Amino acid sequence: MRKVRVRAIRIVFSAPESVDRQAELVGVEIIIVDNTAMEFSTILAQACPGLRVETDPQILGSHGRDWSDLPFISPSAVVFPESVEQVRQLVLAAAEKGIPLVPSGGRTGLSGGATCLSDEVVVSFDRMRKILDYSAVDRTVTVEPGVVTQAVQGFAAEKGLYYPVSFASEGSSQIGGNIATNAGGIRVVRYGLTRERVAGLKVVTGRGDVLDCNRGLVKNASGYDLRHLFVGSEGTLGFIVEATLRLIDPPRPSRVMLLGLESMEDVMSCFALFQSSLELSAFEFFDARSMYHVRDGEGLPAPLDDECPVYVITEFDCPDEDIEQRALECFEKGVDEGWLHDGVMSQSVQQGSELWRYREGIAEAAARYAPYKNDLSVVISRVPEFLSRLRAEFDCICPDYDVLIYGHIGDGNVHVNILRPEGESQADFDQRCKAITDSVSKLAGGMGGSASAEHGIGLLKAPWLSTTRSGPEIDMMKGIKALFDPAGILNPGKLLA
Ligand code: 2HG
Ligand code: ZN
Repeated sequence: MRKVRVRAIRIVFSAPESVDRQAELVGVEIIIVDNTAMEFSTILAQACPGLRVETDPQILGSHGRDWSDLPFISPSAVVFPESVEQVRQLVLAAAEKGIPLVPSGGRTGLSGGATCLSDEVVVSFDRMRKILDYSAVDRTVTVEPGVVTQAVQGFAAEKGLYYPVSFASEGSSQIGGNIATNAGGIRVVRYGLTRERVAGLKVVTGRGDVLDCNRGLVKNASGYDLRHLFVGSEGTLGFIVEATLRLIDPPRPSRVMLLGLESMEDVMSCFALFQSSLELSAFEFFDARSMYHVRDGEGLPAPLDDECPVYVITEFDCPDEDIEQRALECFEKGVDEGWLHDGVMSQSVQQGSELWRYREGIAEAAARYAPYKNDLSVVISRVPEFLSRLRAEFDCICPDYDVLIYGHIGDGNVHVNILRPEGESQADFDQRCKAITDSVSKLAGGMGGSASAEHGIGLLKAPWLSTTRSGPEIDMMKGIKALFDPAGILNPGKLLA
């Protein structure tokens, strides 16, 4: 028999719907500390003088998981390094003793990349939040990994520049996590993903080496660009301890249009015309179910007179009346040609933000139902075919499910949120959703697409990596992992399960 020590028991009750109803027991969470786990924190505390090591149940609870709704498994400790040297020391000690480490940024990921699987030690970058350097000539800012995305955007704005990576969780996500997952968002259609912004990376590998990759250079034709291996590596090769990010000119004044259309083919006609006539900075779509839920969740009025099967939100530079006129001509052409049903255009920054709520509020509105998520991509031109095959599949395997389909159509990224019907148990729902993931991942893979467009593979999508990557590719990835992390201590079980 194995003796364990219980550190905490959390009993969770639902809030009663009214005063005469009783609260119901929702769950019991037992945080167990076994001897090995206690050793982990002691070993690291001894090996890294000055390192903050936390075993407080509340901190274990907050730092041991991300937004992916996976069952909580407590880490044995959370450590908070404050310098590159401390990260190096702790990786060396962990490699020597075989202590698994899970990197933790803002924990806003949706694929379980920052959740714990067993009694790992979480490495939080909350105490590495400094902006280290800025160069007006190079137009770069160098930051520690725990700097929040919005802080980089704000810093750039103070300097009269722009950091264009933007997404709903930018207020809490951290730069290290953005880079480790190659975060995308709503401006990819014009500015690309986080990868495009990374001019230099300092990384501590699983061997304890500190690599200073590319050092902000624009030109560097000196062989393999290791920097790009770490972008999107989900903390499996090394920990990002410093990043140099490229800033750009701020965007010109813009307008936002919300459009109602009949079909995805129409969305493509719209994209082709708008893209060739205007400087787009976003081109997003969502279906009627998404519109229903976002209006319900956010209490929003109907933006158009009629309901439509599909909606587009697009933002484009509009510095003068000529461009405004051109945008209106695009709109009229769409109506004349019969692929555009209705639409509205913002007349102020405030109105633009109000229109964006119809798109940006969808994930939050769906979150009330703890949806099962898929995040898929195909090349842009194949999105209509992909979605019609996906819907045909859903009609077959889950006609009873409420499914929200939305995303970043300007870069071929489709988000699928499936809501659990009231009568179905969580276990049955999870099982059916796994079968759905299997089928949609194969569908995307078969069309040359990806089972994870921007949320990462993490833990949740690891079984489907092979729908997107070939056997030889995965073998190469495993070889690279073994080279950078020979002891296999960096985020084990994620990405390459
Ligand atoms: C978005 O585009 C986010 O709104 C979240 O990437 C998508 O929650 C989702 O499925
Ligand atoms: Zn997205």
